[in-house]
Amino acid sequence: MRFDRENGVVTSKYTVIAGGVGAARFLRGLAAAVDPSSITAVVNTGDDGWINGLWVSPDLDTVTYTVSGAIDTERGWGLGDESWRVMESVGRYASVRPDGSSAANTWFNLGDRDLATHLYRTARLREGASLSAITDEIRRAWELSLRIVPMCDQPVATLVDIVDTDGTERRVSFQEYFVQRRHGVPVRDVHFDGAADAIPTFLPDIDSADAVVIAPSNPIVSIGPIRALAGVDAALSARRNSVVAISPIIAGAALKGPADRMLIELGHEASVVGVARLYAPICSTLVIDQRDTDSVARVEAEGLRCVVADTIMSSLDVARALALTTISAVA
Ligand code: FO1
Repeated sequence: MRFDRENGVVTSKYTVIAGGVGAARFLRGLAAAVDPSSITAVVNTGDDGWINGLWVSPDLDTVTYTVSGAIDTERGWGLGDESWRVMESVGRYASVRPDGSSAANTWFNLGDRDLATHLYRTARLREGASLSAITDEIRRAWELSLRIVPMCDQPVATLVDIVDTDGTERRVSFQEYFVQRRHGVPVRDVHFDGAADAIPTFLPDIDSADAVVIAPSNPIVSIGPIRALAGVDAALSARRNSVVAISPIIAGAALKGPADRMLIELGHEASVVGVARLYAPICSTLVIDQRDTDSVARVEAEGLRCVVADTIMSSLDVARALALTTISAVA
């Protein structure tokens, strides 16, 4: 808590380590529970990459669109009220594209309205602007008052070693795994290319926060890239007692996406206990869903306090209640 002398108010600061859909829904709940200007969302950029000549930052956009209420709630990504005329037109060129060309990408869907964001980000990157500066411009354009920061301004690419559909082992980009192959192939390993040279933008936001929240995102490919940056785990474990995580695994499964299969394929347990083991060095409290009440003792045996809540954010009210439960767990 920060006591502001001149106008005598107590202000809190919350730093949220975030990936995509689940984190975005949590942030929307938190922004409805506290003053949004007290929130800093630190967002994974390992999913970012060039698509049809544009730099796409999926998790940054999912957070921005969800907190501003513009997200397509069905898909969980992209904008609602969307049309796909450009994608239809791109399809024409796929038939003449030379082998090996990545032009005329027709498997990663960029809606007509969503394209405006990628056009803006790409134009600003070409002018030499940092991803952090551009992200803040986009946040302001959507009239949001929480801070949204990319985990770093240097490119870090999440690469996935898979056993491909033809049986061969192949290293692909995150989107080639997640979207092009619909995460339907087994994962052998994950790498965060560029993480060693990247500079985390947000270590001061970890040190100065009253509470740090690890949002309900994929521990391997959404939270993992952020933890892979220099000094992040050390900064989190230094204040472990006021770091709280929400399990993205409920009753052994992920609500959306491959987190449960990935945990198993990479040798972890796909359960709240498996999540607790991954987070034990950096986090003292794990919020689990009421369906996992019978796992409380096993989570606490890993050295974390356990809080049980409704973690299925089916409405803004549930997300808001979860946010309040989460931050009060380490207040
Ligand atoms: N996910 C899909 O499953 N299919 C898509 O075509 C797709 C397009 C897309 C476009 C913009 C964007 O911001 C996200 C998009 N996503 C799509 C989701 C994206 O792959 C994931 O949100 C993250 O990379 C993982 O959280």
